[in-house]
Order: sequence, then C-alpha cells, then structure tokens
Amino acid sequence: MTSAAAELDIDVVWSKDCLLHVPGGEVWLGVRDDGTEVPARAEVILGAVTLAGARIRPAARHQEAALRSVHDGALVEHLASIWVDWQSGGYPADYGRDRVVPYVFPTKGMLAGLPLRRPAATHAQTGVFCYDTMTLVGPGSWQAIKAAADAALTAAELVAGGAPAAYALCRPPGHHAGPAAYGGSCYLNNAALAAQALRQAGAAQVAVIDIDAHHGNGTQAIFYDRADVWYGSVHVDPAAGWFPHFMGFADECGAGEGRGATCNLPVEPGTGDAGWLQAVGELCRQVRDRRADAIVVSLGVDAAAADPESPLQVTKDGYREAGRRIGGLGPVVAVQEGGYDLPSLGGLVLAALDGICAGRTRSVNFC
Ligand code: SP5
Ligand code: ZN
Repeated sequence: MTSAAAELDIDVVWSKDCLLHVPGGEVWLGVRDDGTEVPARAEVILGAVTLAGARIRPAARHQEAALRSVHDGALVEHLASIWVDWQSGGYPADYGRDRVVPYVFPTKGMLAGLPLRRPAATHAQTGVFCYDTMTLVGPGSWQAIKAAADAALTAAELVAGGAPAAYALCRPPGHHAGPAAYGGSCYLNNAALAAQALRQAGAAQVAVIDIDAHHGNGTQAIFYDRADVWYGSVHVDPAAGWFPHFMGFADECGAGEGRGATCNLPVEPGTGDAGWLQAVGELCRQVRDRRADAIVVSLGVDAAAADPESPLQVTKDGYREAGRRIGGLGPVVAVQEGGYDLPSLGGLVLAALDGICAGRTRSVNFC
C-alpha cells in the first residue's frame, strides 16, 4: 500500500468453498510431490485484502449452464461427477488411490485417426479431459472449482453493473483450462468465464491481459478464432523449457476471424521489472488500439522473484506499476491465477490491486 491509512477501494469477491479443493500434491515425473496450489494461498490473500480494508462480497451461485458459455458440457459433467464415481468405484478405499490421477491419455498418436470413444473404466475417463499428471481431483474439488467460477462471474457482474473494478479471489486457478481440457492446476477457466459474461452484458470488445508467469493456453484456446475477445500474455518463454511447453509462442496470433486477436510476448528466464513491464506496456498499447470496453486481467503473481514455480524476477513495485497501467485502460475484472510463495503472496496481490485502483480513469460505458 502507498499509504497505511488509505483503504483498498475495490470489491473483492470471495467464497469460502474455494478452500475445499485440497489437491493433495501433484504427480511430477512419476513422483507425488506436495504441490504448491494449496488452500493456504487463498487464506493469505483474504487476510491481506481484509487488513487493507477492501469490501469483501460473497460469490453468487450460478447455474451450471453458465459454465457452458466457454466449456463443453462434457468437461463440466466430468468435473462435477468424477470424484463421486471414483469413490463409488472403490479407488480410495480398495486401491489406496486417494485422488483422481489420469494414467492413459488418448493422444492424436494413440488414436491414429480413429474416433475418441468414452472408456468404460472410471480410471480411464479422466485422461480424456486432463492433459497432465499434476492436476488432481479430491473430495471437495468440485465445490471449489464451481465456487471459483462463481466468484469470477460475480466480479464480472459487478463491473457490468457499474463498478470500476472488481477482484475475484478464487482458487483453483483457471487459465490453463481450455474448452474441453483441464491441467496446470486449473479445471474451469475463471477468467474466460468473466470475459464471456462481460460480452453478454454488452461489452462489444473485451481484452484479457494475462500477467501470470505462465502462458494461459486455455484462455488462448477458448478465444483463438474470435475477434470479440482479444487475448494477450506475457510469460516465461516455453522455448526455454517452461510449462505449458507446447503453447505460448510469439507466432501464435489467432486464426480465422480471430487472426491478430491473440498476442504472446514470451520473456527469458530471469527477466525482471524492466523487461516484464515493457511487455506489459506493449499489451496495454494493443488493448488501447482495439478500444476494448472492458478488461479481464489474469492476475497471477508467480512471476515474482521468490516464487517457486517460475524463474522471473518481478518485484512488488513491478506488480503495482503493471496494475496502474492496466487500471488506466478501462473497467477491470481481476481474476486470481497463480502465485505460490506464501510469505510474499498477500503483498504482491495488494500491490497489483492498489495499482489498478490508482490507475483507473473511467468506469463502465458499455451498458
Ligand atoms: C496457474 C498456474 O500458475 N499454473 C502453473 C502450473 C505450472 N506447473 C508446472 C509444474 C512443474 C513442476 N513443478 C515443480 C516445482 C516444485 N514442486
Ligand atoms: Zn502460473
């Protein structure tokens, strides 16, 4: 905060159901590690925004149909039912498998041109939707996944209703989840749901600015052939060996009507405030050129120097400045993505939100 007395003038949308997803680790290269996408992340952020005097508002529950605005019904149904099927199939009790983890992936190579069938075995179904081994499902996962989506949709509704900015304090994160695929600790794409809700509320042009350290391959995939939702991302270069490895290259620019409405700015490992803010500034310039009516920011703070999941070296001041620039573009829905260093997490999010509030110049004008 720039001043200890000033209150953080933003609506924070929260549901305690976001704490119910306990991934129980991640299987990385065949070994189960503790994992970093833990409930304490949300508790730390909630503590920080509460102490800063932000208005905390409850996430409104939405119909499951709202989730199908950007996702296939099959993905939503799978996520809503897989734990129940896993449990009734005896996997935890009889086989000692306490979380849903995929083991066979029907890749293009495996299918060799044949159609994808629905597998009979519950333990084969998750490989149809989950593309990695790090994104586990447990007993409370679906409630948290749904609550995170509800928080993002509620934040979008607040902004559509005239609030200059709103922040969805949600987990699990979302930007790696595509139309019919989940992975990268993400299940449903909270930011994409917010962007689509803004479109449906009357914003003709929406921009998603993704400042998480990783490329938001799911958000990119959801909007890749659309001209009405621009997607821009700064992230650690996948060509340098970083997740999501297969997407996020600079030559991915959109397709069909969406040609030119995707912009990837990969940066080298070790990049700090100067290089990172230059990329953020370039994304902001493009958003101005497109005259976006509303902005969604995928607010991952895992580009921070202390973060265990990325080699970028962004500081708290860098996040405040990024927020200031983004806040000046128009009404902003900020959606929490990554950020895994618990001691610094609260301060990083506060700095970004403080910047958004400091930079804002205009409120909703599309209703
Ligand atoms: C939303 C988000 O930030 N997802 C990031 C997913 C990146 N996960 C890559 C994990 C690679 C293995 N992690 C090893 C770090 C030490 N556990
Ligand atoms: Zn990330």
